[in-house]
Amino acid sequence: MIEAAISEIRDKGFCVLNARFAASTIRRCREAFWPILSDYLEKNSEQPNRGPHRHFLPMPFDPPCFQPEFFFDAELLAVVRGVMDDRVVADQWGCDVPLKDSIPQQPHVDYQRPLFAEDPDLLLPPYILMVSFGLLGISRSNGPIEIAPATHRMSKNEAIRAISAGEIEMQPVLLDVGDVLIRHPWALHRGTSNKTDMPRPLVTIRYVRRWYADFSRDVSTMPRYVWQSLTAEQQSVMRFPIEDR
Ligand SMILES: O=C(O)CCC(=O)C(=O)O
Repeated sequence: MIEAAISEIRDKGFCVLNARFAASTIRRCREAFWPILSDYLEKNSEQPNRGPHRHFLPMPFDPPCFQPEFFFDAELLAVVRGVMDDRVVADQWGCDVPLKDSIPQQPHVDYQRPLFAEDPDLLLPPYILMVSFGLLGISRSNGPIEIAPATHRMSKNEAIRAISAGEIEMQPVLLDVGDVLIRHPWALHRGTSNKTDMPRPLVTIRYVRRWYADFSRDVSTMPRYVWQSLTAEQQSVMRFPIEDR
């Protein structure tokens, strides 16, 4: 399974690991997150930050929203480490939420600037991976992420041209509760419309090679008691601000 997932990410730019997390674990996370999301939407519904009726917000580190297995599941980490290296760290933990009346985004990549500005199309081994899972099942009706396969190995302009010309089709990624999507952020992707009344939370952990940092998205602070509850090995995988409270 691990080797197959690694090859799929290398070839196609993404893979789905089915039934990685227990439905009860996701349910506990969702139930704790729902009031936080409602509160956020009450304050920010008029200021969508990812397009019309579409929001990104950092995930809290308070259990049960935060559960160690999301970050340290052995097989998931084996895939992430197999694509990058054994010293990867997690540095983002957030949630994308399209609401009713959200519209399809333009296909885009998840990096703001190339690592080497003088050679923006230089193809490099992966140094960032996004690991995502739904807090609800994600079907065609509630706005699945769509990904254009193998575009992580093309220049951005060529990939955009190939999609516009219909040479590469965007593929919707449908996820049951507990399924996990691992994707290369260079693979062109977009959020689609949520046609239901229920917000669609897709939670994402970003893993990066230890030497990479860009602070491109907001992150929550981790309470010190949560940090102290982690083993030394788990702590070595986490790069988040710690807060005494
Ligand atoms: O939520 C999604 O399905 C994808 C959102 C996305 O790619 C973005 O907002 O940049």
